[in-house]
Amino acid sequence: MSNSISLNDLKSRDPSYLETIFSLANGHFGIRASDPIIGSDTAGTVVNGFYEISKIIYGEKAFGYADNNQTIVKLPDLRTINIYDNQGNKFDISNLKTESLNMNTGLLTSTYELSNNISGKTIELTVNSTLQQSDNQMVGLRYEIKPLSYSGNIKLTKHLNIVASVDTVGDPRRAKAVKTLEYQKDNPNSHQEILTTTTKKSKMSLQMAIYAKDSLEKEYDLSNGKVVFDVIGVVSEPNGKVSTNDLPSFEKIVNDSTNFWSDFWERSEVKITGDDSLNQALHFNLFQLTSSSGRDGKTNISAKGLSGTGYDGHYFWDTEMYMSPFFTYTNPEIAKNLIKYRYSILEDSKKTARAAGVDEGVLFPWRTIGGPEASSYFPAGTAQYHINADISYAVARYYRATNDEDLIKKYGMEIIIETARFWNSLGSYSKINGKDQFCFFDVTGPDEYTAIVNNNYYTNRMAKFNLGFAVELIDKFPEKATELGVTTEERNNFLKESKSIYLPYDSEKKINEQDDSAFNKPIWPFETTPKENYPLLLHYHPLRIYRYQVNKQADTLLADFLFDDITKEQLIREYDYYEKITTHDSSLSRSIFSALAARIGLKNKAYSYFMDTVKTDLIDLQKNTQDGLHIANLGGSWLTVVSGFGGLQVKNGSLTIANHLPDEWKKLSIRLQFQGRLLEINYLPSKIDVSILSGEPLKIIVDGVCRKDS
Ligand code: IFM
Repeated sequence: MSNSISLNDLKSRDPSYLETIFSLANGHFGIRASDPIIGSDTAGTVVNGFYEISKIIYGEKAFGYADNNQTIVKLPDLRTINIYDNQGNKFDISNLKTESLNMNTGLLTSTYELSNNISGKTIELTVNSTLQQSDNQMVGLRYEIKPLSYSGNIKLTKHLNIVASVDTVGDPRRAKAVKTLEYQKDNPNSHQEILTTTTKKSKMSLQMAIYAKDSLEKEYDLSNGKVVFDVIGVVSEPNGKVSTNDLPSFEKIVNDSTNFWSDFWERSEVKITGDDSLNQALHFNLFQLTSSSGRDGKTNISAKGLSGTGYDGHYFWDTEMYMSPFFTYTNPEIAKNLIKYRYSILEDSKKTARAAGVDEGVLFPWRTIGGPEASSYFPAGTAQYHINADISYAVARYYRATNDEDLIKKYGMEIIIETARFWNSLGSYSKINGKDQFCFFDVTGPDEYTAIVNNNYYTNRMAKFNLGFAVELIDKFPEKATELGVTTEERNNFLKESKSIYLPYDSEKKINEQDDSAFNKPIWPFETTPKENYPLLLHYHPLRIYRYQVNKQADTLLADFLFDDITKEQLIREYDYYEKITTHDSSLSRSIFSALAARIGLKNKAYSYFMDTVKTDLIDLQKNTQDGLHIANLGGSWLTVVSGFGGLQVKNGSLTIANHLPDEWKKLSIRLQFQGRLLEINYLPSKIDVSILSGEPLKIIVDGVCRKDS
């Protein structure tokens, strides 16, 4: 089966949309697939962890608000090239003819017909781009030029062109313009150019270089046929320097990338038999999710990955709840590095907790790159304290899937204890239904259309987990607990709090209530809301939205998905209730609705939500793919397949799977890593086969029955 995406698979020809879809990345940097001749405002390179800061201007600032924005920097486009005819006229009209991304090799091939107004004569330009994945600082670019109606001499010039940062207004999801950069260009000789970009406020620097074997400016005679011009680009780490010594050839970079992706598919393959277009979409999602992920323990995965600058390049809870599950079960090394990144920002997170007036523990920033909180709107930002428990949940998920005690002792346990301390300090006991129950007031759950409420169900359920996991680790690793200053009294408080956390439940509706006052509010007037007024966030004041029962995304249902701790009857009631008030204005929503529907047997719903989830970017469902891919949703599509249709959960330490295959599929094959084994699970309509491809036999619960597979 061909494993590629090409123009023919896409409906839109919007250049900035295509720049995103065909973007390439390697965890360290990403390049947008812009037109190499015309360029665009949205073209350029982004580097994971390289950002500028700017003062947040508040109309009315209050104590403890975040001080600075952090914005990922858009660096020069590496694909740009200039081509001139023998009269010195630039070929400046470009028409994209074909474009194809090979997901087995990581090679992007884009072909353009070029001409200019003066001669009207044409040539064909093909750009082959690929990123090195092992030592991930290189990009290989091969330009192939063929004569069409023009076949005389041509001159090629290749430089690093600075792309202007353009202001965007009206959509909070788009990046701010960065205008405080300084550039310095060095041309040590004719075959290389080095550009150093320095940020004036965050005081970071970054070097980019381009290198061509002969010269960056070269003349060719097209009358002999096709011309090939190779350029190698190098992108340093933030605050690092490039070296142009011993650069690999274009072919070597292609080999490196091919080896990486071949190993990747070997370990992470998911194959749906019976629907090739779904397969293709799912592969695209996994390819781009992996391309986007920081792998060095110093960086993370931004909401748009390295495919664009949307959301200013910030890292959110998206990583832990939507993206890291895929890595945990297919490439645990990446999942581990994502945890190490969180560990690296513990000191900043202490400050965030203190700024929010919580005296103990840490509060991870709602959005950040470098560590400090960068959310300027606390009701739907910093108040999403659940991020603390989300990170803890991801640590636990990783630990249960790998048994990696080393990670727990070096990094994980401190995260768990410090977040548990935060909940201990934030919460307080109230008498509810005659019992002392541990409560959290004025918090915001995942649903950003409901803010600053008491006892958000999801937050409370997750905090319960966080506190309980802290006790589990304290009991298992007492020495480490002592080193972290945990006393018996503190451990006992965590235990008591976790057991007494209040979980709002409506006894009339017989469902969990999103928060203390959720069901008192009127339901949003869906019948009279015009279609074009979605997403609501772009058309209504937040205060108006907050007054109603209307959800942007899965909230209580996300807790149901994670914990699987309510009866099927209650889950069906909850699903039915919350589905009616959910707009899915967030791309983090549909995957959870699909996965839960699969688990409870709502086959049509599961399938239809999945279709939207898996193709969100390929069909531009949210209408903003131009700003970057919806990376959480890419991970969400894998979650839906594996945890929804494939029923994967880890219960009491055992891998549990169940067959919820859609009727449309003949077979689903999934490769997974679990506790040191590589597994292949084949779901057929009437049975599940599990093979251990490497490692010891494993006890697995299949459709409720314990099996020992080997
Ligand atoms: O983290 C999400 C949030 O849940 C919904 N708004 C967008 C953020 C970034 O993806």
